[in-house]
Amino acid sequence: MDISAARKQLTEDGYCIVPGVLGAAEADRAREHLWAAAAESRRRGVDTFMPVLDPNEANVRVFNLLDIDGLFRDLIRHPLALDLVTALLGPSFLISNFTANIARPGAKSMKIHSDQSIVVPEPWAHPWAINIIWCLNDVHAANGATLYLPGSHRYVHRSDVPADARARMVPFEAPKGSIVAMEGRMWHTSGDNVTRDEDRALLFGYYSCNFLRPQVNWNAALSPETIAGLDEEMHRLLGLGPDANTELSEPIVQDVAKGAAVNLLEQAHAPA
Ligand SMILES: O=C(O)CCC(=O)C(=O)O
Repeated sequence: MDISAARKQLTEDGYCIVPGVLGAAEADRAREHLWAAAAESRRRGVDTFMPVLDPNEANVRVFNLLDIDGLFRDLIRHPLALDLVTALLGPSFLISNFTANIARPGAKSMKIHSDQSIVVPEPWAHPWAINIIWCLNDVHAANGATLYLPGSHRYVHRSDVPADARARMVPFEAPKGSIVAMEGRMWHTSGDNVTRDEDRALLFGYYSCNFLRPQVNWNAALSPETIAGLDEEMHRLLGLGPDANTELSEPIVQDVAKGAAVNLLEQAHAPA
């Protein structure tokens, strides 16, 4: 796969699919770890059925993957994942969340949404978030592939979403071991799993610009033992420690703030 073509497709079309990022054995191993993580989540008292998200228990949700298993701490910082995130958001981003949705036979589609709309109010003029979706099985329409609305990453307002959005959605089909990178503004949903016996296991690594509050407060969600084992890069990517949004780094001023933050800084430092 030509990575520069993937980056270009991501920035233009709002998604790209990169096959073969994990070998078949690695994807199988990750899936085994995922099922163990689901059991561990329940043991910790966090249910894996979320009625607020899914119509029935055939969708198995696993949260706090980063605290549960080091395999997921490696995946979230996979060089290709970070490359695609950087291509879309620039260098100043945080890990916002890392979760799984296993759609088992009988799973039903959730509400349509864009992930950026969940963390920042409209207008959505710029891409400020991205999902890196890890396919731990072959993913296709019948086993519940994520459905997306082509071109919807250009919608700026909720009112831009057409009434027949769901009917116009198409599946992200990809072989086991692929990454699907999806812009935060893309409107999408989970598909129905209409197979008799095929699971669809996906991991969702969610990243957002560092001026947005991540979905998870990692300082609270990660155990002291997990935090103690993290290196400097992971501290930075997770926004750990007492500093939240006190530093405006060079890349933000250059890449994201587009004038507004520079003005704010100038005002803040102007003589009284
Ligand atoms: O499982 C899927 O295909 C989509 C999940 C999703 O969009 C979500 O959980 O927000």
